[in-house]
Amino acid sequence: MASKQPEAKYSVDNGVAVITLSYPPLNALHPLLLRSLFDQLRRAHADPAVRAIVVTGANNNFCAGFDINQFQNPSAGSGGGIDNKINDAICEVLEGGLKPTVAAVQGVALGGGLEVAMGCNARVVAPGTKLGLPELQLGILPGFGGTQRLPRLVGLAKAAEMMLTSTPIKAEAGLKLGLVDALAPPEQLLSAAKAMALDIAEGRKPRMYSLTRTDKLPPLGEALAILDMARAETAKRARGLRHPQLCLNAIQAGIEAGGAGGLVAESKAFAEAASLDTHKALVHIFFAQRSTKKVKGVTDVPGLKPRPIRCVAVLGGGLMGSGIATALVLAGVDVILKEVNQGFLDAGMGRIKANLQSRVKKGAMSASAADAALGRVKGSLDYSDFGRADMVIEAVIEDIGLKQRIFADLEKVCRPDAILSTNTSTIDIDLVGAKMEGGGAKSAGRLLGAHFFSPAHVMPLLEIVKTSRTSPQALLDTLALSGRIKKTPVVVGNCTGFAVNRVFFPYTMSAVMLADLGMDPYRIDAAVAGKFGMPMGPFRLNDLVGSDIGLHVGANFVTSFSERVYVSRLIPLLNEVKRLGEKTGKGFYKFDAKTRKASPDPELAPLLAESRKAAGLVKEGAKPPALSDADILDFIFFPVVNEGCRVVSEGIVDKPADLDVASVMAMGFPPVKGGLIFWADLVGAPRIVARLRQFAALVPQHAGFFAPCDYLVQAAAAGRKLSAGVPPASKM
Ligand code: T1G
Repeated sequence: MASKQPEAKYSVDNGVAVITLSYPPLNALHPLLLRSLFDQLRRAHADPAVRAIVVTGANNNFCAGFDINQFQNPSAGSGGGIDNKINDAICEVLEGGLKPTVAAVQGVALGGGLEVAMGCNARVVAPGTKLGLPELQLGILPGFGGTQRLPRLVGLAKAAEMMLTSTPIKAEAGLKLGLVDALAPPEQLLSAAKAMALDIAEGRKPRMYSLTRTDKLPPLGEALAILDMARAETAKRARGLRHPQLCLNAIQAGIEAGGAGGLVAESKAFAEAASLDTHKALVHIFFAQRSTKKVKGVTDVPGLKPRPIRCVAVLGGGLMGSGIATALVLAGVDVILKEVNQGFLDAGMGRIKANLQSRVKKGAMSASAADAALGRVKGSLDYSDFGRADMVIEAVIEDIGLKQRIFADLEKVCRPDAILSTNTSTIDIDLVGAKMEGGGAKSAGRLLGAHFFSPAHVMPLLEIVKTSRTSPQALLDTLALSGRIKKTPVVVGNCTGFAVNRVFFPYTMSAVMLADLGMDPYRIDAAVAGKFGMPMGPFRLNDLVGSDIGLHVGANFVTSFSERVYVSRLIPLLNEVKRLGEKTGKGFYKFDAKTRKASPDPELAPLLAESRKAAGLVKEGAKPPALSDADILDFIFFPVVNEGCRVVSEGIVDKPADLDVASVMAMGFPPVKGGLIFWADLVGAPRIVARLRQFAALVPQHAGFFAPCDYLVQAAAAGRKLSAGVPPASKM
């Protein structure tokens, strides 16, 4: 078995020292690995048998960059305790030491990994290798010279794009750009790199120094114009975030002062970025996203292995069903699409085809791959083929009676080992299975929720809903399927709305309450989307989802959580006048028939007035409360946090970080805030409790809507973090 110790291994072959970065799985640059790399470089320089050096990686990978775990290690200090002296020393020796260096790269070379490779005098890379500087996605910037070397190797505009988007390129593109000197298949990688190292040592190939090259850099004026454009674009896209600007500043410093001066500016900029909350939030999301796949009692059961899911029967070819089918066939899973009549079936098949064609148009897949994917769908008007299905995903309308009849049928027509799942967004899963044999008892182990978000082939989250009786095997199989169809899974407990929709029901209700208090809906949306950074405000979201759907789903929350809901006339009024949102051209906004662009609609005013009158939150003739944008944000998001705390304390999510991931991936909660609960901790539980009580006093008729839950109140009183989860002794 490969050693888990971070170390750089050393061997010499025919005058070339091979230094191998080794730290499974991806040879991340743990401080001990960096120290060991430095020591081995010195050893190679001291070794008279060595004329040239190759740096490579173990485990079929070069290196995924600095060890991100260090950023969460309290004893490492800010920025993971990155020691610039040793990093600069490594790159100096690699680049300018007496003996030339070549990197032999495969798998991934990201962040500090690519920076080590760029420090070498040349790079031999296996086809398909991912090369990139994705540090910005962690709220920092390249800290081992990447801001200086990448622009000098690939040109300023491309380098800025690679850093600002955190998007890696493939080796083949790297060859065209000049980042890669030669391609070699994995089995010839080392020999090709050794040969190139000797060629450089013996003068057959020129030795290149990426820090001092200027041939790829544009003249100063042009360079500054490129950077100014990147700044403006980033300010728009990254909404005032500091770390991308710090990265651009470091690049600029190097253009103006030369690579060596740029390194000094880079390390200062790095230290500032590493001290910001954005960095902590993004590192938290990085690990949280990976930890949702590890589920207690499921993925840690010895001997339990996922069974392959080769064929899935999807019931319903509507928007959801066709999106789910698309996601499945894109991953090579066979689909049986069942509808109730030929017309609906044709429409469903048409939607799948359109989804695939839009990917072809975007260049995400070839036309022949789209044809092959479509060929995996078999339409059906009955259950005759369901014996083939390893899993069923029901995606019909949200009608409990209909779903119950369907599941009773499924139990009879499917194999006894097939997983039976529903894509309901709110209905209790046990209720869905209540008409199966023994009130659902016989098939309880294989019944679960597979809740996709619309559009299902695009949105990255899958809520896997377990009941108290769902078997670990069925959950494990579904977790494995989620990986295959490239969804991040979150296993959640069974309740109205599960985790995501339940936590976000107060989002719309608070917004509607603010509108009933006299606030302009467009101002509310502007604060939520613009200032806070949600993809869209609650009223624009209503128009996307549809007022009819909103009303229907909202009714479930009104029934289940009657003591803490806000029921207004506003959305029912929109329904009555058929302002259903985008699909009818009008909702809270009006939509341009051609461009579908949303704009405020003066025709909304009488509906707002009628709803405000019915709500009676502000006495006739009295002035509505004057609330700032910051008040609006607290009013909307603190009830959401409060519901999130209930979801955590009731064990609906396994751990608070799961809710962070779910809020980011399903609702677009800004990842730079670290997800709902992480952000709530940055705000602080005491402030959230105090504000909720203020809002309850402002709208005393609806004090229940704002009543802080025990988990929140107790955390505030005890100075405990909300992200710490329920303390073991106090089950709530
Ligand atoms: N440090 C520590 N662990 C890492 C890691 C890293 N850099 N990269 C991956 N892992 C772990 C990950 O947590 C998981 O662990 C396992 O490896 C497999 O990863 C100075 C400061 C490389 C594209 O931002 O983008 O260098 O869950 O499940 O889908 O300028 O991991 O199995 O226990 O994600 O195949 C910059 C981050 C660092 C790259 C592979 N580097 N990694 O994806 O597998 S900062 C990055 C990724 C830096 C310098 C700066 C992806 C991947 P576990 P995985 P994957």
